[in-house]
Amino acid sequence: MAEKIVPVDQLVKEAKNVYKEQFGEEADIAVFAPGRVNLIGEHTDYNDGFVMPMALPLVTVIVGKRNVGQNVSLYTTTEFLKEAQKTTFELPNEGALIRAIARVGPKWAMYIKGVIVNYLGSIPPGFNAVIHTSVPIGGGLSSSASLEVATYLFLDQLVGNTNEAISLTQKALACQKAEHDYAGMPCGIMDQFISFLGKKDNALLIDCRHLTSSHIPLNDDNVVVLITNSNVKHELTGSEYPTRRKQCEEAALILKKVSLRDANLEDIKYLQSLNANPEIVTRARHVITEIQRTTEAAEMLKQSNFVKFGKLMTESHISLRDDYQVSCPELDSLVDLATEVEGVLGSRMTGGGFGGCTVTLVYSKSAEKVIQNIKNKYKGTPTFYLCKPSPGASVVS
Ligand code: GAF
Repeated sequence: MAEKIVPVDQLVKEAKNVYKEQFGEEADIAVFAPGRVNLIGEHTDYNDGFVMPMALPLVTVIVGKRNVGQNVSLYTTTEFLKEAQKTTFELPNEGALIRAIARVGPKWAMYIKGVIVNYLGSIPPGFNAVIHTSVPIGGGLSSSASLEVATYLFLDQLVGNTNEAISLTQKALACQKAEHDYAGMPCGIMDQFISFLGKKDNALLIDCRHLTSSHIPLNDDNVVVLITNSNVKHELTGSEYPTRRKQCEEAALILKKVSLRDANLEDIKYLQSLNANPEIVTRARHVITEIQRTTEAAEMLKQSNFVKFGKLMTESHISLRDDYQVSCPELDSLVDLATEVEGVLGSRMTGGGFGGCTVTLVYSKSAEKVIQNIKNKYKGTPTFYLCKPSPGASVVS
C-alpha cells in the first residue's frame, strides 16, 4: 500500500495547534509550498536546458505571526538528529537592507535565513513561526525548496506585500540564491520554480535558459505517478553535484558554447576526436540527450502518448546511470523491479541522485502490483506515494 497523504488543511491545523503550544497565541498567517517530482530532464537545469517536473501533494506548511521585536523564533515539528527543533535569532537592523544573518544554529533554519536575506520585498519585522512538512526530508523531493518557497510566501504575508511587480520567477531566483548562499548547494532553478508555479493536474515544462514555462495536462485516470523512496542517501550527494556542474561547464568551454544547451551529438564526436577526458564526454552526452528526451517527452505528453513518454523516462535513467553516473545500486534496483512488472510505462531516478526516490509511470490498474513486487524483492525499506500533479505555493485562509 502507498502512504496516506495528509491533506494541506489537516497539516495547517496541526501546525496551528503546535504554534499555540509553543508560543501561547494563535497564528494568523498560514502558507504552504509543495515538494516536486521531476518526470524527466535531470541535471539539465544548470545547463540552460529543459526540465519537466510536477508539484506534489506533499508540502511544507508555515504558520506564524508578527511579534513586537526584531527577533525571529522558529520551531520545526521535524526531529533532526543532533539538531535543536527551536531556534531564535535577531534580524540585523542595517537600514534598508538585511545583508547577512549569522550562519550559526540548526541547518534547517539556514534555508529560512537565506530567504530573509534574499527577500525582494520590504524588510520583514520579527516573527514567530512553526514549520510542519509532509515532504520527506532529504529524499530528493525538494524538501529544501519547499521550505524556501513557503518562507518567501510567509514573508510576503508578513509585510503585506501584494506587489505583483515582483514575478514568481524573480521570487524563485531569490530562493535559489538563498540555497546557494546559506545551504552551500549550487542548485539549478527547477525546484524553486515548480514549487511556485505548480498547477493541479499539470506537469510543467520549464525552459531554464529563458525562464519561461508551459503547463501540460497530466490528468488521465488510466495512468498514475508512483514515487518510491529508497530511503537511502549516500554521502556523495554533496560533493558530486558541484563536480558534475563543473564538468558540464568544462565541456561547454572546450566546445566554445555558452552552455551544453547549445551543443549536439556532433559535438560529442568532436570532443572524442580531441581525446577529451572520457568523463567530460559522457557527462556532456547525458545532458545533450536528456534535453532532447525532455522536449520529445513534452510532445508525447501533449498527445497523451504515455507509452513513448514512459520509454523516454527509462532511457533517461539509463543515461543518468551510465553516462552521468549519479544513480546508485538501490535506485537501479527500484527501476529494474518496477520495469519488470507488466503495465509499467517507464521508471527512473528523480532529483540529484545517489539515493532518494524513483518516479514510475504506470497504468493505474497495475500500480499495486508494482508496489508488491518492490516490497517482495527490494533489499531495504521503501516507501511509496501515489501522486497527482498538485497546486503551487499558496496562502491558506
Ligand atoms: C537537485 C537540484 F536542486 C536541481 O536544481 C536539479 O539540478 C536536480 O538536482 C537535478 O536535476 O534537485
